[in-house]
Amino acid sequence: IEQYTFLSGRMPLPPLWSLGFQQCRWSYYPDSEVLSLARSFRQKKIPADVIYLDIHYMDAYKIFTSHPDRFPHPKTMIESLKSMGFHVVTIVDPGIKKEVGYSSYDEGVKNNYFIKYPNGKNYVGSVWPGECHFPDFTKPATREWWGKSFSSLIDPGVDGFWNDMNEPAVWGQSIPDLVRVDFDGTQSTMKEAHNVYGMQMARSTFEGTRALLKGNRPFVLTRAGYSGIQRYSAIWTGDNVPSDDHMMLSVRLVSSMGLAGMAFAGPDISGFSGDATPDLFARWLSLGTYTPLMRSHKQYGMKRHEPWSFGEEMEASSRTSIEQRYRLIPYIYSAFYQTSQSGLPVARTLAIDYTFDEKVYWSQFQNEYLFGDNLLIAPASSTEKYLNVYFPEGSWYRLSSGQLYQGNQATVVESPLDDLPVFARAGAIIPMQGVVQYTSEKRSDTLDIHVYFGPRATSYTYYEDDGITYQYENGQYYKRIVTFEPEKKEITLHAAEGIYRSAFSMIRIVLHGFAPDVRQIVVKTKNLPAERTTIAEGGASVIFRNSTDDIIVKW
Ligand code: NBV
Repeated sequence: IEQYTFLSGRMPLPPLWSLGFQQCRWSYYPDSEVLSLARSFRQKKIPADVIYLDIHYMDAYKIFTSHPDRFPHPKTMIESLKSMGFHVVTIVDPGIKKEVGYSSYDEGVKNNYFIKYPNGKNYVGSVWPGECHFPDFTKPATREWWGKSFSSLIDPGVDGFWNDMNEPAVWGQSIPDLVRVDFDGTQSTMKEAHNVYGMQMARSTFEGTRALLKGNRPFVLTRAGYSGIQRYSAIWTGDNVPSDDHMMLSVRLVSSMGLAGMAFAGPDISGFSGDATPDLFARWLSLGTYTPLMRSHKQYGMKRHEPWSFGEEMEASSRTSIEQRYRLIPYIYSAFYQTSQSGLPVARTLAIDYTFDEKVYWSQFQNEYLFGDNLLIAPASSTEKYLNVYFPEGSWYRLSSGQLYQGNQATVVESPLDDLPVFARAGAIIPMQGVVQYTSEKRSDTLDIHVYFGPRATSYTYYEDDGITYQYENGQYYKRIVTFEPEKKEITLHAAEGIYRSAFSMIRIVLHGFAPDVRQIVVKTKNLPAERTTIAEGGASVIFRNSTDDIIVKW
């Protein structure tokens, strides 16, 4: 994977907010509805970072416009959303409505930005707005023009861009093979360009919005792509249905895409085309916690599928799943950092770490995967209250109970709807934070570093930066190797690299599964004494002030 992503490219660090919970629907409108949705999240204390606007926000489905009655004051609306900690992601499709006077159409015709029939006329296909022309994203000048057009969305405050229909999809047909494209100056046809079309649209969106956002990271989401799409965009897995089969399929699909270098992927949580049962909704959301892209979406005309749409019990369980996502943000962000460096995916099929263990290929265990370095996820369907889980080598602690399972064997575990089987690897080092309502909300003072006892030495790379700009390229990051050495009875936080100051002023080391004779923990560092040492039954934790020097925790 490292070699393949060396060739095809690795994803840059995403904006931190895009790792939070994302709420979508076709479509939330008008503006009052979007604002009341945002308020509901905050009132109900269900964390979320993103609200999407699907096609109804546009004026007659014209790209780069907004509907005059539904969204008369987009900037004011987005400012209110921002004050509540929300980011707005808007959809864009490639089809440009044929309409004289519509600037995107006029500019495209005038400057030859559209794909053409062999006779030189612009190709016409029908999509949402009716008859449309299609930008030639294989042409550098078109990409530049398209990228700049996002100023109409960025000016009022949008910072996420959802590229749909970019296979490209056209009503009732495929764009014919003979349609001409520029192909970066070499001249070709859609026969050759079909598969890269969507990727070039995402590329142009990413490059254009990155320039316009003046130092902030854009978030781009695409439906179509090609080898290397990870350089520009996250990917969702397209229109799925609300069934256990599709939920499980999405797990394997996201793992497969990870193998192909596309680490930032996820399905429409709860299934796009249809109403989910409350149980499926709850299970899928709990799986979403451990999916690189956590985004809930629903087709036009379906029931509401917000976290509170299925009664109080489900609302509580949704909150639990989403809160867990936010607790794990330091771990998830560090996993994305790793992806940006090596291409290793965030959701990893077991075939990556346990290539020569034949059981990981058995179909009954095919849905299991690792989320980041240290968590084993065993997806259960919405009806399975018990699950036969295969534990690869080593041993594994159930996250919810601390129960230890030996590896190299399958064991039946309970999998009730409110407790997805998730396990920490023996030797795991897992950084977590207190719950926040959105990723840029002031974090708790303390970073909890959970260490799960195991017989062998392990190491983990923790990474943090401002989560929003590219200042990490100038050394504004905070990176720290943490090692666990059971024989020396030591956990070491090696001196921090980078000039960014961690958001956490305190660090708590929480020990799991250590021998009950851990009676005393000593923290050694240059000049900061331990603030407090607590020993709880069956485990222990120690809290101390964060510093950038080596910190050694001995027990
Ligand atoms: O924009 C409407 C939908 C969107 O909600 C969905 O996520 C896309 O996959 N879009 C497809 C167009 C629907 C065509 C039937």
